[in-house]
Formats: sequence, structure tokens, C-alpha cells
Amino acid sequence: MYLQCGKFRLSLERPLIMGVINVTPDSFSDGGRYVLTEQAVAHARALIEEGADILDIGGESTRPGALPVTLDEERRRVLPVLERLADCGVPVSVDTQKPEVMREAVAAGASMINDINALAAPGALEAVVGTSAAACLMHKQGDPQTMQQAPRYADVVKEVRDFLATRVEAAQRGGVDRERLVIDPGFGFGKTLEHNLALLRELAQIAALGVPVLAGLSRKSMLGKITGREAGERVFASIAAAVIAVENGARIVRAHDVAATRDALAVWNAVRGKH
Ligand code: HH2
Repeated sequence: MYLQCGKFRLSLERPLIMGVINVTPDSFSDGGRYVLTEQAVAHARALIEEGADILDIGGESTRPGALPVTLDEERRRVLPVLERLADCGVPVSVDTQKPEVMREAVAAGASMINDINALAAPGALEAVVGTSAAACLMHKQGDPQTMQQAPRYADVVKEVRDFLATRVEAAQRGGVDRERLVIDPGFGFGKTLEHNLALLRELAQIAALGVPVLAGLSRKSMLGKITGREAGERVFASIAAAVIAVENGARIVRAHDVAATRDALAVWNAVRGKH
């Protein structure tokens, strides 16, 4: 299995690691902005050293309760980082829901668009169609501000799988080759702990759609609920979740702790990988 990802053709024979770079400051001063770009670029380079196969840059937090940022603000956060990483040697993904940011990001060298809205916004599919960028289609129920208030499903695995199948079809009908698509059940996006656990347990049912599955479990609050630990102390739990996800069919793991994830997946690959 391969993923066409901009100028990169990524083999998915072994599971890949997508390293997370957040460009989401508390300070909006100009000095703060320069520092923010420099920090993000340095963090990106460190994650490449640690073994990230893909980088994911995000300028808008999508954590439960997070507020949206304006188009201009998101642009100012993401584009300078992207430009500095154009020749970093690994594909760079941009985590955005905004079609304008998608278009400008691809023009500035992004190899992938990671959209928690599965390219459903007007103009989103069109922003990706005429390019060679990959697209990650993610499931969510509701919006980040309110999604954790009362998530409800009759059958979470079936509903997420059917939604992803529909979005893959829509993307293909719109002109995006299947080889450019990735699907993601969207752990924590309008899901209770039980919903998240059911999706992780039954991830093979999502992988059966035949499109590479990306799993984002790193440091998520579901791991806090299980272990009682704060976000910065969830590395061991994140590794356990990443290994289970890969065991159940995920081909890309979105991770903050790249070095630890790389070692864990190297062991998985030595045991389970094709030789
Ligand atoms: N999770 C977050 C953001 N973007 N994209 C995809 N495809 N899948 C995810 O699970 C996903 C995502 C939110 O993760 P969180 O830990 O709340 O914040 P961040 O990872 O940006 O630090």
C-alpha cells in the first residue's frame, strides 16, 4: 500500500509516524509571533531527528472547548512555518478546516491536508482536487466547542465507518485519487471513553474500507481518563494506544512523543512487519 503525498510516494509497508507541531500561542505580539515561528521550526527539526515520517502543522486548536481562530490569524501562524520547512526532507501536512488555508498551504509546499471536517466545507474538496497533496478525512460529531457535551451513537463503529466510506466516495467522485486518501475515526471528537475504546478495539472494521487509517490517540483525554494523568504525563499510555492501533490496522500514527513512538513501532514492525 502506498500514499501519494505531494511529491512523496510513501510506502505504508511499515507504520508511519506523523509528528505534531502546534503553532497556537498565548501571545499575539509581533515578537511573540517571530518566536512562535522559530520554536515551531526547531520543534519540527527535532521531530524529524527523532524519526517523524510526516509533520503535521496546526494553527487552530481543536481540543474540546477550543475556540475557532480567524482566517488571517491561522494563515499568519501556519504559512511562515511551512515555508521554512519546504525542503525539510519529509512531507508536511497542514491541519486545517479552512479551504483558503488549504489552498495557500499547498501552494507553499504542503504535501497533505489534514482536515478534521473531512473536506466537507464548501470549497474544501476543490482546494485539494487539482493538486497532488494527500488528504486525511476525519470523523467527528459536532464541533470542538461543544462536541464532548453529549456524544450519542446507536452503533459508533458502524456510523463512523459509514461516514468515512461516504466521504471517501465523495472525494473520489470529486476527482481525488484513492491513493491520496487517508481516513481517521477521530478519537475524542464527539466521543465518550466507551465510544473511543469501541473504535480502537474494532479499528480493523475501519481499515477494511481499504484506505490507509490514521490514528490520533497521543496524549488524548481518553488516556487521562484511564490513567488519571495530565496531558504531559501520558506518554506511556500513548505508546500503548499507538501499538494497539497499529496492531488493529492503523498505518499512520499521529504522535507528540515521536522518539518513544518510533521505538515502540520498531518493535511492532520487527515482530509483525513483512520480511
Ligand atoms: N487530533 C487533534 C488534532 N488534529 N487530526 C487528525 N487527523 N486526527 C486526530 O485525532 C487529531 C487531528 C487534536 O489533538 P489534541 O491532542 O487535542 O491536540 P494536538 O494534537 O493538536 O496537540
